[in-house]
Amino acid sequence: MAKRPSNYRFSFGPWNISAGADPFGPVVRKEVPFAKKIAEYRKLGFTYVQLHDDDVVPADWDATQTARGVAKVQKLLESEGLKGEFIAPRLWEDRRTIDGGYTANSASDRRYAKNRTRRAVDIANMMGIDLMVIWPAREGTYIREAKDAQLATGRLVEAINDILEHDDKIRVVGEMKPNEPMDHAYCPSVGHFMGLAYRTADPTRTGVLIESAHSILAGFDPADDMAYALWHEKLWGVHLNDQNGLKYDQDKTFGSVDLRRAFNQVWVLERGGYADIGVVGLDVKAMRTTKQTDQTAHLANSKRIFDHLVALARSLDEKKVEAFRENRDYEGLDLYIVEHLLATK
Ligand code: GLO
Ligand code: MG
Repeated sequence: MAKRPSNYRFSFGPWNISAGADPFGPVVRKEVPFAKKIAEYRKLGFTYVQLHDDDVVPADWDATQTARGVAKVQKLLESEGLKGEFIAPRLWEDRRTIDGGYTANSASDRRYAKNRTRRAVDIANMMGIDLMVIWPAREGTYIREAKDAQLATGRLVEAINDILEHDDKIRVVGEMKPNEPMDHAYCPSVGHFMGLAYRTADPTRTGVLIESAHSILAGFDPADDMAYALWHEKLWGVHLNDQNGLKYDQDKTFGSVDLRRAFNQVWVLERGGYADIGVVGLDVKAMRTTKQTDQTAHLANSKRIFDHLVALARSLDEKKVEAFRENRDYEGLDLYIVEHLLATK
């Protein structure tokens, strides 16, 4: 375990305690009520809650109902000593976003997406949260000819601007993913979104949230993506998990597929001082075979593996690493890293 206590703050979303349904079969565990999920956080060592707008209040509630509902959830979080990390408008489940929201061909669907997003900003405000995550799930196409990609790029910037202009304190992060549910997503990588970030109405409030599996699905190394964003001072959120090759988005326990790849993410976060910048989010899913009694094991295990890797990053002999680099002895460095990883208990 860590030599000194890990100073990281951890979060997950209520959707990470799931009933196990997949596209081929129904639920296999009982659905857990929201308040019961919230009661699990502290026990697992987590202090921040990731939230979709409709995790807080249903999307069709009016302003009075919304204000009352948000206050109730805020009270619940406070009673558990928890804070909201971010709000993400869950645009992808509504009938009006079947063809995407911000990039839909229909003007009224685009309007719906923007209005719903503004309402999500208002919810964030009511809860004292200053971070909005945009995972543009359905902003893309199944066939290339369906939309005008050039126009779509501009529409994504417009959508971000709309958020920034609606509230002058909110920060927006794009959580980019190359595919699923779309065949091809617009703005499929961290680098793509970074390019747009500099063209928004306020680049200082526009950044990225990097999910390990999304970078892997795009064929990139998540640690390098994180380092890239840290250099830009735009890494304001992470969703750590793991992924077995180029398949569907698996959201496996962090470090459970490729320990070295996970180590490199932690090492980059350590060197970049991420503990003082953002929260370590775990976007992990239990296996479908997991029993009800173990429904949070993947969260506890991911955090535990993260803590082990922090300890390993801190005990790495940086001078030794530098010496290997000086001598261009990457064979030696390779073995040193692998043996360092093997030496843990
Ligand atoms: C799906 C995403 C999703 C988001 C969440 C917050 O692939 O990872 O889980 O992280 O909806 O925007
Ligand atoms: Mg995610």
